[in-house]
Amino acid sequence: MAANLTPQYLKAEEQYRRASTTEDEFKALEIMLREMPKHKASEKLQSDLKQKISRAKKEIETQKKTGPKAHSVRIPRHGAGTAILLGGPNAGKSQLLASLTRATPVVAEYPFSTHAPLPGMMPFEDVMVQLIDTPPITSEFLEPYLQGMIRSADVVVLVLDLAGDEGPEQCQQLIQRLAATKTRLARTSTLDEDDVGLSFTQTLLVANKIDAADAALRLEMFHELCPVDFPEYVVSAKERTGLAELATSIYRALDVIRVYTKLPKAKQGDWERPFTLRRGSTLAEVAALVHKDFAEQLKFARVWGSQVHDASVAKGDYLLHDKDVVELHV
Ligand SMILES: Nc1nc2c(ncn2[C@@H]2O[C@H](COP(=O)(O)OP(=O)(O)OP(=O)(O)O)[C@@H](O)[C@H]2O)c(=O)[nH]1
Ligand SMILES: [Mg+2]
Repeated sequence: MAANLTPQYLKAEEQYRRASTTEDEFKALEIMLREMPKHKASEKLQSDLKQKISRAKKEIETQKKTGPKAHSVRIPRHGAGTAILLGGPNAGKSQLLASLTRATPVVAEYPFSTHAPLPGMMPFEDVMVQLIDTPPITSEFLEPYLQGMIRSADVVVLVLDLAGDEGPEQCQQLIQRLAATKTRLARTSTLDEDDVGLSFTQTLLVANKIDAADAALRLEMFHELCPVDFPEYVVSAKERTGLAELATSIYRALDVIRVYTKLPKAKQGDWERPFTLRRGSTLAEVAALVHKDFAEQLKFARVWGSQVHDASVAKGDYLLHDKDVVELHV
């Protein structure tokens, strides 16, 4: 079914996977239906989409009367991308947020100390990445709003507790609890081909508290219990070991590029504040970020970067590279 799908369809599909409100789902589904090639092979998918659209429409109507559902707790996106910290009780999620950002969450010896999601900004080189600390997930306990937040995050940081014997099992239970929903964890972010609505979010496994006695043994136990293929980082959030490598991997997982702008008369680009865009973005997209009218008014740009000669002339469809400097002419 992957044949003949337009870039607009794929973009809408990505938006649908990440939608955390019914309205966002509805908008993305409509584009998907519009962009779907209309032939025999896509009939089933078309009818699936139509059903989902009509369901979303009804839900929006109900929500207008009764107010939004409890699961629509939202934290506005900031920075180059968002990573959500998940884990069993006491795994060290809040300590990890405290060690990687300037946020000051409650870190406590007792479980269930975090009751509400809390964001913080992690500096990485010249950009910021949003991290969100969350209440724990167990086989019995999953805050309903967390699913929407997981779907709209760019990456999940799954925290495994290596200091307690129950750590490996608690981590396994979390993975299983989510696997019983349509919001699941995986090595890479995808939508299921046959079931639009089933979403997989790319996950990094953080084996935390490696400083504790028998930690390495518990990590082995976890591997036997739960053979997942997530990239793995062994850290101590408290003693701050392994965190630089983790921060780099969180940033890389966002799959963004940095683009610097330069004013025509300036000798240099603005190195202070890069724009961050998804890999595969074009010059027109960065122009739109600089000013909402610039995408249409753009005549050309001069580009400096690793893939082009200095001051090359480029048009709106030019594919940007990491660390390009662009001088927009409107
Ligand atoms: N030894 C050790 N202890 C840690 C580490 N990270 C966190 N802790 C301790 O583990 C306990 C729980 O840490 P939190 O960060 O509150 O855990 P949490 O995952 O946020 O817990 P909940 O919010 O209850 O789900 C605290 O006593 C922390 O000091 C670590 O790397 N090593
Ligand atoms: Mg906590």
